[in-house]
Amino acid sequence: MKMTFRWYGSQSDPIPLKYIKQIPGMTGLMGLLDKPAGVDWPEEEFAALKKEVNDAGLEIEVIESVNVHEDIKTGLGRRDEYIANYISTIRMLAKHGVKVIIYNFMPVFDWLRTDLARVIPEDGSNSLYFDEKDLGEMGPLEIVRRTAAGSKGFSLPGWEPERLALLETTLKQYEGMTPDGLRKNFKYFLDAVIPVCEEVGVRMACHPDDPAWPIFGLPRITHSQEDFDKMVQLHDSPANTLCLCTGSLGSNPDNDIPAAIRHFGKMNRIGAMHVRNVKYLGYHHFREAAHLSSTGDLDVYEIMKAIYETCPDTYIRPDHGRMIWDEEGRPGYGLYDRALGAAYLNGLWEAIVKGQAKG
Ligand code: DNO
Repeated sequence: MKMTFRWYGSQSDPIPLKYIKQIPGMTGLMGLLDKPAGVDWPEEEFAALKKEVNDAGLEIEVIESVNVHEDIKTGLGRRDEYIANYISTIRMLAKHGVKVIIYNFMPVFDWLRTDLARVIPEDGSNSLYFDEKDLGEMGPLEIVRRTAAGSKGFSLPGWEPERLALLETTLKQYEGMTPDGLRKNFKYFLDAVIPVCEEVGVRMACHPDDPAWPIFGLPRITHSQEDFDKMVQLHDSPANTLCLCTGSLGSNPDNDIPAAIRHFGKMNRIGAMHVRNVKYLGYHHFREAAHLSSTGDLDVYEIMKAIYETCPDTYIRPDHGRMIWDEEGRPGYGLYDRALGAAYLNGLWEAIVKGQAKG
């Protein structure tokens, strides 16, 4: 298991790399360049980012959110041009030592919450929160407005302004699209990019829908073990993997997370993992909890054990943290609670490894 940390780059992330390096056991980043979907990432910019990260004593073997353009998901317009750019980005990243690219195939929205800073009554911290009842009243344009207003001026992954400017047009393009229609476009994309990944030694890792069910009537095809079984079969290759995000898949209590890890881990189809906890508050209603098992509803010990048993070499990162100790950070991506999360996950790992060694 390689412990990493999501970082947004020195222009946009208030957390210095030095602080990340000081978290015990931290090996590297899940980093990104802040580029719109469809763009061929400029090599000089990535090389500069890599140098900065390496100079801080950290690796950058996992890139998160090389976003897939909506034209690829809808099968319209300039999809072949955007796929060509995607392929060129894969080749460039591979040349600079990147091993895994995390992306998603969610129509329009990446992750979605109805409150970015809901106070947790037990301790006065706050975290990301979702209640479908609130969403019903809002509609897509209002949720976008609220999310932007609650982001404290930080750019949020998946909520890039240029993407949202086109929201109404994009929503229309999905009218009438079925899950199978979306899956067909997904296959077209995978058939184009996976052979290149095999050639250059990169694995694509698809992030689940978050929350793990359809929203606003949009087709969604990556929110259960069955969905991902179909996804890996769309183009059967060790380079076609998932980024198993415990909190996204785990937002639906019907998903058995340790079982899903064991299932895809044994198949060698887990390219990376996001590990966090969720507290269920009712039907399609949850908030994000601290990483510690007892503060939420996921068994984080079992999760780490499933990783140890079936995909022990995978990259993981602590995922969304709460805001604690009066930190004013990017929602979900502050320093303190994610650092506590990493320390806890490392502690579980050490106990599992030593426990196994003793039999
Ligand atoms: C949310 C993140 C996602 C993830 C993307 C990958 O906080 O986990 O934005 O990075 O879905 O494309």
